[in-house]
Amino acid sequence: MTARLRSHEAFARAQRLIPGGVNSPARAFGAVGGEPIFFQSGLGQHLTDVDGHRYLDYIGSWGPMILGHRHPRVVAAIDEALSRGTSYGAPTEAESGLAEQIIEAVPSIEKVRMVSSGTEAAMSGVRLARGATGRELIIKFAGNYHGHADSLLVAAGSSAATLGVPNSPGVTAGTAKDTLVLEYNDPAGLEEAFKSHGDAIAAVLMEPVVGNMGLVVPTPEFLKAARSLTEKHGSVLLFDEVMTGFRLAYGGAQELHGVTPDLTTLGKIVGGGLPLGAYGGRADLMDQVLPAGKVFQAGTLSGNPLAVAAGSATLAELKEHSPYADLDRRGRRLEEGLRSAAEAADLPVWVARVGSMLTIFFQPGWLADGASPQPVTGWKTASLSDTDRYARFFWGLIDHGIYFPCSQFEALFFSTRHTDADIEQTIAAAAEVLHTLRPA
Ligand code: KE4
Repeated sequence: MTARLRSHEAFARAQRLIPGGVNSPARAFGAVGGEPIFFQSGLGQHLTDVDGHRYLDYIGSWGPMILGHRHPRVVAAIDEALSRGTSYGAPTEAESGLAEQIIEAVPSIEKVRMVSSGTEAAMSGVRLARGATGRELIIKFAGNYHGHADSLLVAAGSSAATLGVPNSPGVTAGTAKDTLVLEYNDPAGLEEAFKSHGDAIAAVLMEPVVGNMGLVVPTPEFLKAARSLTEKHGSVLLFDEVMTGFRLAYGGAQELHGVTPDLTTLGKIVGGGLPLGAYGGRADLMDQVLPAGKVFQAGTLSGNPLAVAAGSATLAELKEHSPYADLDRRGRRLEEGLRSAAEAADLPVWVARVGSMLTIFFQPGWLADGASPQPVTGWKTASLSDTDRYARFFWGLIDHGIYFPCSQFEALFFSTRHTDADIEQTIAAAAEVLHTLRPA
């Protein structure tokens, strides 16, 4: 067990100052137990904690660091922007440059507005859909996360047909009632919802590949139903590509699926590790955003010069070097390695992957006793995972200097800096840890 005394002290201090000692709950290790690790630096595929331990980083700041930490091109771009200032609260040409890169990368985006986070992007996209359609209801899916806007912090009502209920104190029943929460990959349920509420539905909001319940891939039938039902009923199809944008393909998950949404939200990679989100789509919708139209949305640091520089350099690097085939090859090796290591340890696991996003879902029982891995297709199946087993796996990897997501219900991300040797090291470490999960 590696000593992390400085982390322990840093956490004690932070807890006296910051709720839970963290500025975002995902970092608190609540889902795996123990204390969060405090970090001091990152370089390439590695993070170094405050005790000087180095880790192979499979969180990548929850997605942004597809080029690894401190990529020279991104650092140079930030330095250059910094040499001229940090924030003007006025338009800059660099924002138009990044807008051109986004529009060129994602054909469904004809116009785009920059904000400072994925939450802001989703909140604004929902407001625009409601403002443009004059309707109030939105549909989201269990296990999909779109940031912490009130209307999106909603759990499924008592049955899928009923409207949402708040899933956080502070979210009012009045807000939650306008959000319908359905099961992902359930085209019939979506059809039913449109039958009951069709012409009151402003938007269907979804992760086009889910990262936030662990990785879940949509079926073609589900995607087809979402696109055709929104089309038929005049609702907006809003793809939340905050995680998948520029991650799964340069044009995001919509490029992989060949499905064209009406609006798309972006975040994470588009800011190159600095605070930047965006929402964009059909010009007839986007032109309804103030000051072109009447739908209000604003932000002091929207399109911040440093974040725009980091995002623009990141997108340029991704476009020029197109790492996606390489990331997919390494991802396939990691997926197969984890799957066979779990099998060798008699553990039923479901390994889901798209490109450089992957989740190993731990399931109860033992293969030798007849348990077999069950497909994870939505929250109903993801939520059956053996989270204790995942937590033991997580900590075992930490002791091997490998930093997987600190929750069973998060996807891992690896970067262009992760080498074949890193992947082999990860598989070997996982095999050792998985073996310790066997009953004594
Ligand atoms: P932010 O407001 O955290 O920038 O973006 C919210 C968001 C929106 N949409 C999707 C698909 C997302 O994955 C996110 C944020 N993802 C989480 C990780 N599951 C961020 C980590 C955190 O909350 O600290």
